Amino acid sequence: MAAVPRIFVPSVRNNMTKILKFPKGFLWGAATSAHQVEGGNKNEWWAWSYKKSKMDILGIKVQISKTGRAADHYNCYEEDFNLVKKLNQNAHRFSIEWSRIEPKEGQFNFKELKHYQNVIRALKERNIIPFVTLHHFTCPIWFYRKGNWLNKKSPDYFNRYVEFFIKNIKEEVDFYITINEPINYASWYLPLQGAYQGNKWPNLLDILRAIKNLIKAHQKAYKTLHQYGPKNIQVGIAKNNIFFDGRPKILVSLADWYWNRMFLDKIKNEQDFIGLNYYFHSRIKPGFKNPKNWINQNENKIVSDLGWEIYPEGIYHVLKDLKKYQKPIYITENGLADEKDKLRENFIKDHLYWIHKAIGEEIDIRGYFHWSLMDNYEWEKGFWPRFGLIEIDYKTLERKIRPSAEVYAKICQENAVFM
Ligand code: IFM
Repeated sequence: MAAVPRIFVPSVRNNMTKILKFPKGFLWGAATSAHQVEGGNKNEWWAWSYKKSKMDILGIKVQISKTGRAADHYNCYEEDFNLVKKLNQNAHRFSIEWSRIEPKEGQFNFKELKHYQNVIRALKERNIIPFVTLHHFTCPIWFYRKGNWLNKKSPDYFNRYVEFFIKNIKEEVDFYITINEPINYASWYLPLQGAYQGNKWPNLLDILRAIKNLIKAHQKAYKTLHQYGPKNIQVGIAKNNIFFDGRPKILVSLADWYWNRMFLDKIKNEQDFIGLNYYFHSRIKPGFKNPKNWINQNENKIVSDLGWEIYPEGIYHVLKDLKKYQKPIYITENGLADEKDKLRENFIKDHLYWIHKAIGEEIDIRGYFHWSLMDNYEWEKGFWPRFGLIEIDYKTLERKIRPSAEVYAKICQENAVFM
């Protein structure tokens, strides 16, 4: 571990040991999403994986691989939650697979609903607070065929599923996330889906149309969840915000508005908390070369297995910007692909250092969910990026706790970070 430079945390740079205490009742957990871990889902991603396996999009190599049984979390959730408990986590974020609940338009599957009821119960029996995400990048095939999020009725279709779920789920859940990373989804995954079908890359207007529908979908779902959900229900969004810096300032502000603020501004009266997914720092520096590179002029002193820059200080700046919404904040995702588990321990501690600093500056942060609980299917990149606190052997399905997960377990137990 000593080989990994700790360049982001002043106290560590100065060789001072510090204990950072977190507020009482802070939630500590990890996150997953249905399609990435469950196995056996039949949604639009599953359908594409049977069409073509390789393509080149805007010079980026994309490989859609089959998910197969993935980590088989659908069947192994009890075993996995035993590990969550063993690792001292007191909260857990996971998602409901819409295509299981409504495989055909308007036809709901009570058996699958019961499955998720059991999943929620299994968490509660272990005193683990569930955070339920209703949409995490996947849709039923019928929804995709109707034009996906470009169809102006898409918010109603989504709301019908949400209404069915909240009216019929017999286990009470206090925390709901409607949609995961809507801007990332609309700006990258939806175009990718279109391109994968052999269509042309959508224009900006189409992307904005999808965003508009996602905003409406959230607003409707927010009302529905409050109308039929438990009285303590808290509804939010998981928003992946990026720390933009560089110049010219006008471009930085534009990027910040589009990526970080536009969606949150529109839903400011329809959210009880903000879920923050933090992964990226982006230094903007236009030049004569390819505009695609303008947004990533980072120093990349330390990068993950995916080549993503690790920049913990960025989470502090992003959190400071979220303060203006005056809502409680949960970090709903933060993590890295690190198969050898060389960087993860310091990654977690260094991000927590900056989160703790933000808390000290009166930002109301109430929980941290590491991405991810276990290795999983990283969308167009397939299974090779290893994000898990728990390693999965995809041949045997054996679960192995990575050393960094033990360090995180101590943090969860002590409600404190030892820097
Ligand atoms: O795996 C994804 C997740 O589905 C959404 N947030 C980012 C993660 C890492 O890329």
